[in-house]
Amino acid sequence: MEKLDRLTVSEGVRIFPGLIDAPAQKVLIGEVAALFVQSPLYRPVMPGSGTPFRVEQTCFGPLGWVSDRSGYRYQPYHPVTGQEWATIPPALLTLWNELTGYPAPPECCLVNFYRGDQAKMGLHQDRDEPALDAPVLSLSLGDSALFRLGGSTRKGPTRSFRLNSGDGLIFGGPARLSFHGIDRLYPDTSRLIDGGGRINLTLRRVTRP
Ligand code: MD3
Ligand code: FE
Repeated sequence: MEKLDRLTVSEGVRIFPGLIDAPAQKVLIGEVAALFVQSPLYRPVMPGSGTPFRVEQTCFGPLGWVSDRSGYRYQPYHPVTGQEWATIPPALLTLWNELTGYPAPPECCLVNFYRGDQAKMGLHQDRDEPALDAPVLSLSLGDSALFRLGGSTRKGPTRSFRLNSGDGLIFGGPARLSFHGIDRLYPDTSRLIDGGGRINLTLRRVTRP
């Protein structure tokens, strides 16, 4: 995995198109799929209402982010199996070190799996991590998606970017609390994932080191 290009799209937001080349994407998706045995994908529900998410999720690492009727939180075990989450693949820890320079490792790799024409993610902030000084590193695999980025309040202008397989994104500093979401997938734009779909990996530091 080697970065080919870097671009700051706004203060604290850096896009790395083609961060992970095609051979490395294949290796990575194989590693991730193998970890789904210990940490299977499942469909979380919204706090309160219990409405199912339009993505499936799982996590790797000592702490995983979960959502259920009682709320959002990080916890050390899978909510369906009760087992500890699988370990974060070493290649992802290396990318974190190279790209973020943050002085402590990520504790959560949240996996979002988008499949079908209804899979999307509404505009939201990620603010369940006490370590808000740490950036979030996002990696896209599989079909392309339309990503929407806003500011630190829900109202106000947004910009949209297409994310392709192998692209990386870093959100830090003033952009860490930006509203963001995935509006739609572009089906059949990648052959990386059997049966189609998109996997997004986000690496997060949760606790303050
Ligand atoms: C900006 N994932 O997992 S990645 C998420 O593609 C999430 O699945 C989307 O939003 C996805 O929470 C978008 C880009 C992203 C991820 C985390 C962020 C942008 C972010 C955290 C803070 C600010
Ligand atoms: Fe998010």
